[in-house]
Amino acid sequence: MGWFRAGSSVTKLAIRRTLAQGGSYATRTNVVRTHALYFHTSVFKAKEQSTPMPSTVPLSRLTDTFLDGTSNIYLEELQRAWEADPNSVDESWDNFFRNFVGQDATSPGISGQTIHESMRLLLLVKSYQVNGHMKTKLDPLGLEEREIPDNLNPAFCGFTEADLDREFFLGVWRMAGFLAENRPVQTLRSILTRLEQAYCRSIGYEYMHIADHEKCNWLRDKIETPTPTQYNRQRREVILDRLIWSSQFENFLATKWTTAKRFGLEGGETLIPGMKEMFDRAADLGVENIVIGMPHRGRLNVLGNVVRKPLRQIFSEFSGGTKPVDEVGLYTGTGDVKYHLGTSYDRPTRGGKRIHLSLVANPSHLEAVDPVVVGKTRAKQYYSNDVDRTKNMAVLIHGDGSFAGQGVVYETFHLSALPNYTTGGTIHIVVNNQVAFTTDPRAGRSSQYCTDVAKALNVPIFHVNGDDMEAVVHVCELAAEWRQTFHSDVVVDLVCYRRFGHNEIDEPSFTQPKMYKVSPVIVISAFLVRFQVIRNHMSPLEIYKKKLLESGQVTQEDINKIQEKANTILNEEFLASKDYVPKRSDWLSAYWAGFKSPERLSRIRNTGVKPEILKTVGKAITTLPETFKPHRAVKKIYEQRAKMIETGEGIDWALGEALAFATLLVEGNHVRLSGQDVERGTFSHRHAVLHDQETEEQYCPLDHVLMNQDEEMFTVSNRRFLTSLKHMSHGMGRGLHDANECNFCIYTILVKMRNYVFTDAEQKFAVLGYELGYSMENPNSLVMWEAQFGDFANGAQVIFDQFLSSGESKWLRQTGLVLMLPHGYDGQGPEHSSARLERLLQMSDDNPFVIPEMDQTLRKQIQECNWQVVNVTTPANYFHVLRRQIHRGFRKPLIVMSPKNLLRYKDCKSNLSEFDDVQGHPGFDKQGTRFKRLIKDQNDHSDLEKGIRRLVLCSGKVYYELDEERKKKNASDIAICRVEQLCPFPHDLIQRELKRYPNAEIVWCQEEPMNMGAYSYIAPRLGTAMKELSRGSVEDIKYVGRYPSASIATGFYQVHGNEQTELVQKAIQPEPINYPF
Ligand SMILES: Cc1ncc(C[n+]2csc(CCOP(=O)(O)OP(=O)(O)O)c2C)c(N)n1
Repeated sequence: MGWFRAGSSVTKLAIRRTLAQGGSYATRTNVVRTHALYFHTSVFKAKEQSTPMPSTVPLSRLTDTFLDGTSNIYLEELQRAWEADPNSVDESWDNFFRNFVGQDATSPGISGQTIHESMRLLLLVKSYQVNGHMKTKLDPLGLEEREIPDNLNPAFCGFTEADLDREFFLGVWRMAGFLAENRPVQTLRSILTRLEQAYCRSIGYEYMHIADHEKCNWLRDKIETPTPTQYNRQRREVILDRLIWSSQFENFLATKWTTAKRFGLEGGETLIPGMKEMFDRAADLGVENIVIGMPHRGRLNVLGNVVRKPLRQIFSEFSGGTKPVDEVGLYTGTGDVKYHLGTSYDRPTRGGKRIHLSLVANPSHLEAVDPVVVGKTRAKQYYSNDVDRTKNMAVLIHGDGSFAGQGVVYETFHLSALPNYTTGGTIHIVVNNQVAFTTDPRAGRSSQYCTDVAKALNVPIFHVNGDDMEAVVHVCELAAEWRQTFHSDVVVDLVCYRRFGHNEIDEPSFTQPKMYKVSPVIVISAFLVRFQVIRNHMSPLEIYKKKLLESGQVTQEDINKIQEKANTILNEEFLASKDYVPKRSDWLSAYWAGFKSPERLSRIRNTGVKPEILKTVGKAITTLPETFKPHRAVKKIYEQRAKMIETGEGIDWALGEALAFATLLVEGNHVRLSGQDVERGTFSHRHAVLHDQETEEQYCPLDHVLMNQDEEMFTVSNRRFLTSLKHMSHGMGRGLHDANECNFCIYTILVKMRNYVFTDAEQKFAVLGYELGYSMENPNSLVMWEAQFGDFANGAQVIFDQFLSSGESKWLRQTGLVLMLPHGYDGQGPEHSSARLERLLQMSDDNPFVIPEMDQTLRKQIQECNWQVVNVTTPANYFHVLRRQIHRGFRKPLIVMSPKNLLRYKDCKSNLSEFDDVQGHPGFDKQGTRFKRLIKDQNDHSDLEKGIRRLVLCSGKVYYELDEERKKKNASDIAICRVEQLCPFPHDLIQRELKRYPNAEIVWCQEEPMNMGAYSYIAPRLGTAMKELSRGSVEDIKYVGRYPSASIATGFYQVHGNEQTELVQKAIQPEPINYPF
């Protein structure tokens, strides 16, 4: 089985090129032939075949890359200086020249080593560092077909058998490992042995792509130790115990549920002890919380043995599971298959600490959970004030096929070092069983290793033979140490195999006969022996047991004792599983205590804010430091905003939004907005971060809502010098002072707050997943993601489908994530016009033919629905819908079809009085000030308007065009209502309007083509509402909008204009509308 791509190494190519160019290796071209190079078998060629010693050449003519032209000349100059006066150079160079040039013939142990030899020796060491992994025995099945690079052969570097027992001095420069200065002289033989041990046994290290010298040295120090790592008896017993549990767990499931799918770990059982040792080491180094994401393979084993989910619960779920029973209600969601479920537990570590582990629930889409895990980890860091990111860590387990194949892996890697997304390093473990379902790696990827994607970053990759238990433990510990030292990602590639099929009812030999069926033909004493590679292959446990028995450290009795204990517990838990009744609390996390599940009523709250607070925070977010010099246009915008607050009139979209953020902040909530270019805003409307035009310093007014804000608490993306403006912010932060004055006594909470507005990430899939994970950690945060144009959200469709719209139902996990997707027809062509509203509405689960309880005090409609989709038309309503996300006892995703040209539209303004909670103010109705799910006609209509001949229902910015047309045509017998909340459908308010206009023709007007937009969602629900009032049925709904179309919109601006005019005029026309029925 070729799990790699046999290809020539870069080094080999480079050397060939050097040879062809007649460089310093030219002298060897006649004698170094490829077929004579296999010196690494330690069988030397006959003397006459071996490479003659080349004569020394001036340093400046050596052409290896570690000596570029400049350094050669520098070296020669140094050499000349040293020859003239040894004291004229640094001590280390003196040391170098004395040893390497062999001037000091009396130096003990140095057998006249020339500079040239030293260079060749360095080249040899470097070749192992770069290419040693190509020679590593990684495949437990031994089916690998790898071409070993020539440069791992000492003959290639000009050494002969005669050199083997010569002593060499290695290392002078500031290097670690083999090249460290303090290493004693060694024979070439011992250097080679150690190089082979370090780089070519069971672990293949890839780290030479990392540009940071210090990091490489750190690794060399760990890899190139004078002797290989040895575990003592005590450690080995623990490792054995863990491996026994891992193996017996799978065996137990296999015997109890012979035909059930469990995606067993057989062949990769060393994952479990590896993970546990990794976590123990991480805990020793300060990690307290680990968030884990993983696919199906071995998930049950990880749940049971690593996370310590009670075995009885796992077994109960395996037997079909009982639906969770709750003391209060019956809501259980739709559930999910057992190998998708998440959980969290505390577990003790080997070092006597406790570590909290959470395994995040995931859908079937491989790797989609990656960014969710990372986002959740970042949120944990935020809430636990883990500023150096050493207490909370993400661990992602991958399959080899999906790691190489899923783009979101790459996207997630690219979030890893961004200031606003980093978590201080994720540890990736690839369970590389060398097959993806039925696909061989050869057909599944173009790269040598499945992990090559990680090489795009400075990420070390440790390939390890999954049959070598202690090597697995070693790299797992090393990964934890790397992460805690360098706070960056690291990959462990656990090369193993899959003993059975993709799942337990799959036949693997249909597609992988060599692995699973009649495979290599071996000639033994002239007999052909056929054997099944995997079936005859000892399990990792058998291999490890054999090793420990041979070492004499463990006896068969010791092993039996552990095995019996494991079996007894497994059987006891199996018996207990029959009576196991899960509790809701098994699934919910601490921050969410008290939050309501969909069947529990959550009182609807008002979202208006006291006028004095609005004024106070409004002032804080519109005032800039006196010394700050923003762009002229931005300055004007802020002056206008300040005036809006002062006069209380004409508040635009951006200020409405900023007021929502600011008021939520002063109430103690965390606010985080992420997405492309969100700081300024795609449409240059937000200007959340301002840039001083002279100094380039940045200033974020929302960071100054409060007095004396802790500079670390307020972080804004790509603003490295954020705090430098603190000195300018005197007079800012008046919000807190004044808020206190008006009894807003939440000072201590405020000190814990941060405001984030992030702009960096280009990725859609990973960023949305990340924000989703972030939002799920703690409900007291407004987490938002804004697409640049709504259509870009398409790249994150998996998150919409498999997490956002269905996560609560599948996994009982709530999120209040807000998505802002710019949407609307303004002539920007097919893509930028639509956020594909129809798809989002199609995924909404409110029943089109049932009118739910709509009574004000009993209404649970919005709790029972999977998400909310709104198309809001006023800044005040936007303010309230954002605040509503937090001011309720449950969380629900909110999708906002956000505006483009309404951002500056003259009539799209609100007065401050619509934001407050003062009785008699325009925003205030019977219940107080709230988000308006429907905005009734703006003409002062009474409760009964018999004279209205048409009721036009619409949503979004087309309202303003309709209203303008109505004014133009003086069509006062037409009423226009805005459906601000499309999902869940506001049946009560729609019916109120239907009753108000008993004689009106009912029209749905939209800009989108008929097969898009809200029409297909609205029609059956509106029809149901009408039917109940005996106002006809769905066939009585008249449609005004674009005709069905394959493309979202025309690319011709003029055609767009004509279409728009036509539909608006049609909706207001005097004649009845007779379309589509
Ligand atoms: C995005 C995605 N594509 C396809 C599948 C179907 N599928 C499930 S497991 C699997 C094989 C994945 O191979 P690998 O990542 O190597 O993991 P393994 O099953 O070998 O452990 C496939 C293709 C899926 N779940 N998700």
